[in-house]
Amino acid sequence: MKSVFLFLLTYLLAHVANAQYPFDQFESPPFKSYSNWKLFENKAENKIHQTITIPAFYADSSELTIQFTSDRSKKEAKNIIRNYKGKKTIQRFDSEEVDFLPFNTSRHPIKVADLNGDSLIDIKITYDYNTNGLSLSYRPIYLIQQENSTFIKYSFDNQYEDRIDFERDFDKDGTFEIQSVGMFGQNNHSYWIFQVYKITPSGLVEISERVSYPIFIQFLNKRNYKPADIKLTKFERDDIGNLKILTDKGTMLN
Ligand SMILES: [Ca+2]
Ligand SMILES: [Ca+2]
Repeated sequence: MKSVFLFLLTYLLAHVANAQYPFDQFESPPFKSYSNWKLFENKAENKIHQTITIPAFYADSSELTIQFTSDRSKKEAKNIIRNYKGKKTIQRFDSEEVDFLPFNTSRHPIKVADLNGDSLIDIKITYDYNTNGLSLSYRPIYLIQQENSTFIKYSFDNQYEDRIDFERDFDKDGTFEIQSVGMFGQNNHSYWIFQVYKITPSGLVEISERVSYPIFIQFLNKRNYKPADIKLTKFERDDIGNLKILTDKGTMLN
């Protein structure tokens, strides 16, 4: 009897420990993390720079340095990302919706892995809005490496309370897809909604339907991982398809 009890207890604990979302069954990218941030504040110019260097990032072993600048010298604050291959500036991005304030940028490490399966290493930056309350917003910023060592940048707003690892190989083709996470209300219930996007040569393309998404997980006062059976009206379907993705090829500087 005791052994049956122990078996049940072990089974239960293992089951609870393994509680996971449906997408956790799929492979996730072999991300390496970097968090050696350096801060430079230029008070005279009213600029704050924060840099991070990833050694041997490129195929030819050059290092990559990414510099985030919050430029408050003009009325319109500017937020700039500059990429350096070795010591050489190769690209800058001038349009991002978030201010690169140091703590909000560096709270999470930079994640590095080949996401789209072209053997060129890509980057995920997590920009934290540091909002208070139940559902935290944050902004994943993906830099997808191109043949000429520059990047295409994709960013959008995501919501979630405690997890941000949402890249998976949903269609098992060896490349990793990206998920958006949002809140969806229906019949006085709240659900997390997960949608799936593929990184293609022509941009981020939603492939939710192809992989039986979106899924809806009801928001409860305890952890919940079980998809709910939600039927969408046409209006709701159109509405959830409207993720605002910022796509930016930047300015080449070489
Ligand atoms: Ca890649
Ligand atoms: Ca895939």
